[in-house]
Amino acid sequence: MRNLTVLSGGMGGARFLQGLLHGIERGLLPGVERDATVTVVANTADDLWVHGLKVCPDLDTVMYTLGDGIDAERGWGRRDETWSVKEDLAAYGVEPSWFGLGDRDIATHLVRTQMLDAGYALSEVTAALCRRWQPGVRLLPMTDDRVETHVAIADADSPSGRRVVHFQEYWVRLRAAVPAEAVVFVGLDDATPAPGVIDAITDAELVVLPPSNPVVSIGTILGVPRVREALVATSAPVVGLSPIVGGTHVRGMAEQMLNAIEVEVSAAGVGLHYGSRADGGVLDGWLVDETDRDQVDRVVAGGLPCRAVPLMMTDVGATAAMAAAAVELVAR
Ligand code: FO1
Repeated sequence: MRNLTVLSGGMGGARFLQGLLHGIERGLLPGVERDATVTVVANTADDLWVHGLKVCPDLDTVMYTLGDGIDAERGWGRRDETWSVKEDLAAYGVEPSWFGLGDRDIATHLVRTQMLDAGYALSEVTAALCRRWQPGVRLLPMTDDRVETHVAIADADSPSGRRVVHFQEYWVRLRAAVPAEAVVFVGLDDATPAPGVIDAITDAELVVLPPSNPVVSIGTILGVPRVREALVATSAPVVGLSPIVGGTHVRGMAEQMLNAIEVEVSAAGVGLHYGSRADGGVLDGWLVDETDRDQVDRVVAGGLPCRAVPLMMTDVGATAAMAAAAVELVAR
């Protein structure tokens, strides 16, 4: 195999990609050539406009992580960052003060915003930014159209008893500390797959769904019209890795998001939610963590090949082993 495609969100997807590339370069993945190419289709529904700048968290997290510019402790934004602009915006009392843009990170958003203003598509902007960062993958936004995830939360002061906030406000300002009553993907139904996205799925020899958020990262990519059909149609095996271990997410807010769409918060629940391709779903195989070994039979009974392996991405070696297990599970 020399042509892989990964559907990715932010932190979880980026960490998985680090291990996948590590494994490919060292020939650790059975049947995958050391010079195999990886195309990443990244979620853009976390994107937001802030201080007049277009911020694309998942694209940037993948680009910075694989380009070695990421702040590894935060998991987002730049290493060696300073926050002078953020401090002075706060001195002006400008909102949102809860969403921090580092000085170096702002350069990325300035380049992106001015290229968008000049009429370039997000996919062209992303390719231009990657010429500097050299992430070692082809990084594609899922769509060039504006899509935003918004979250409905309880609000006693509102006549409907609810109000809607941008996903970033739910996650960053509210820390996902209140239940998400509904998740709304503004613009998703009218979005067009970005150039190369459908081909990246239909031409792939393997498609991977890494342990990204199944609702607001993978779910949004699957929601772009024609993407799900491409996954069902591709001759490539499609394999996924559970983001839920021991009944909750490892990081982030997958639990709150799964509750909002009433999907069981378990490794089996997510795998069966994606579904086996034989039953109209998108997967040919599903990996769960060893903690969830007792759920393997239920997934298999749902028509989906399944194995329990260590799924904690503690370092690139562990993650490469996960990628190897994913390849082996669906190898023909
Ligand atoms: N996450 C935070 O918890 N606090 C922030 O102030 C923050 C700013 C930020 C700026 C740029 C960017 O690309 C990401 C940023 N994030 C921040 C992380 C962001 O919420 C996540 O990367 C994803 O959107 C969720 O997966």
